[in-house]
Amino acid sequence: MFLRIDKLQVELPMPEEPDPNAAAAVQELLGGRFGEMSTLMNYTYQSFNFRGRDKVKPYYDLIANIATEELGHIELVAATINGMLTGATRGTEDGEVDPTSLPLSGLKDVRNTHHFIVNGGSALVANSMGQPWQGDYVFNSGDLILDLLHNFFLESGARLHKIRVYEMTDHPIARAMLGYLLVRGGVHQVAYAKALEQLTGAEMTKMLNVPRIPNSKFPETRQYEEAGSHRTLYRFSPEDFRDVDKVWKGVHPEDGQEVEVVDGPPEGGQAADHPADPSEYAPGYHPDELAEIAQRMMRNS
Ligand code: MN3
Repeated sequence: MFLRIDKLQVELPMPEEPDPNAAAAVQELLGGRFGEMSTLMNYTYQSFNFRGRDKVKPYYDLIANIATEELGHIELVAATINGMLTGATRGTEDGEVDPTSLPLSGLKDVRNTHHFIVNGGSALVANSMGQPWQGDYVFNSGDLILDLLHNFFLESGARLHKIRVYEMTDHPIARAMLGYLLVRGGVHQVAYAKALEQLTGAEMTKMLNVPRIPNSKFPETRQYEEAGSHRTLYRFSPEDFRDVDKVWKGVHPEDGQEVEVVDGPPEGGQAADHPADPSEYAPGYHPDELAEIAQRMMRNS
């Protein structure tokens, strides 16, 4: 089962310059084949379907634990997209929408009109071309080594796509999210490499030079590297998945520093709270009425 903490894994700035087209590009990192939906669902189903886990518990623990972190990563990328869409319509402030104007007319030429027609100005479970995320992005052969090799490949591709999106946009929310997720994805890439090295003797970091493009190329990663996040595996459970430290041990291949397991999630940042958007009727046609009903319910409870 899962517990949920109403925080983002890291603090995201929420400046109000919208960029719907850059948000469409960021969708690749959410719902693309190598996006966070894919890392989440690959590790989640691999952990659900894991047979004989007692025999190879450290590897079950690793996959199940990383899956839990990925749930927070889809949350972070969705918050990024929502932040980048906020303010794109007219009438996102508390005031009324000007009845004489077409509040969404400026949006008919954006790359993904589904953001505004279908989703009320928010993130889609889709890639940068608007194609829905698909269950067949999940690879789960039942063969542990094959699945770990796939996961290593998936993290390597995910990193490449993050770097490409980084080079498409300097939007401050996107860059903050990317700084953090480049570091965390790097941890998962190295963790799967370590697992494969233990199980097969093959030196994965020599094969693929992990990570091929170092975090030091991206200034937004610096604060997290300095805090040691690149060599930290968080244990996302009060009691369980304790054997992750059988895999996450030794040194980091890039800087030679000792890696460590931290019990519990990262400190995290404020939960995203995107403003109401009357021109999208979100959260409703008369948001003040909804607020009144909610206040009445809270008074009566
Ligand atoms: Mn991730």
